[in-house]
Amino acid sequence: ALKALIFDVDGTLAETEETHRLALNETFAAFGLPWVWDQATYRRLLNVMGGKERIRHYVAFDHPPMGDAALAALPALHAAKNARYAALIAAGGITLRPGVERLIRESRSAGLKLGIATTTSVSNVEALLAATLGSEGRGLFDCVAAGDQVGQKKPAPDIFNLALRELGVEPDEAIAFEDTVYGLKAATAAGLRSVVTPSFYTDDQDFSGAAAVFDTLGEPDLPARHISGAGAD
Ligand code: XBP
Repeated sequence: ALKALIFDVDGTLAETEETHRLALNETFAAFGLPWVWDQATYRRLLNVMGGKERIRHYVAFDHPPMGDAALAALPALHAAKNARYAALIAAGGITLRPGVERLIRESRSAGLKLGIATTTSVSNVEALLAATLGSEGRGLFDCVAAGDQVGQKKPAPDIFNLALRELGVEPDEAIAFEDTVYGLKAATAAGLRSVVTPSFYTDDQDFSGAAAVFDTLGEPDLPARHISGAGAD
């Protein structure tokens, strides 16, 4: 029987990658690095999962100026980026994708366990849950498996295995919600079925192997004219 839902975060709960990108570019500038990741660059770099891993890959393959200095400062650089990201998220403007909040609340009411399995850091997850679901947001989830809690990031199954252990459920008792081919691979390797909702940066990826692919998990918010507008359309 179905006992748990396990959610990816970036791109699945909310479209957060542009906020990560903005936080990164602001942090590069603050650290004196003459780097700017535009959307095309970021799309390419999203093929490497994990922020620190992505920066290491960029230095190794793009050979940008001041690469060695950036690597020497990598822990501080990434921590500063996450602080900036959390501040941007707390300032508002990011909402959960359509259907996400309803699915979370209704499945919890129905007695399902809820977990998170993400390559991003715990602090980023907590910032997003607080900004979108309020102070009770973190408490809606029975586990948050995140970032460096495992040795290998997605597409390795490690983070999903950790979430399954913490939830105390078997792979065939849970469903994963993902937006990337790497997350889908990770979930599949952990023995999970996956529902995929492609996101801004991933809608050109190959999701064969998913149990289902949907544009969203629910109805987009109705435009105001449909709510207020007698006679509109
Ligand atoms: C997607 C990622 C993350 C974020 C940035 O995570 O690859 O690295 O882009 O986060 P998810 P960090 O598994 O939730 O889709 O800089 O904190 O790594």
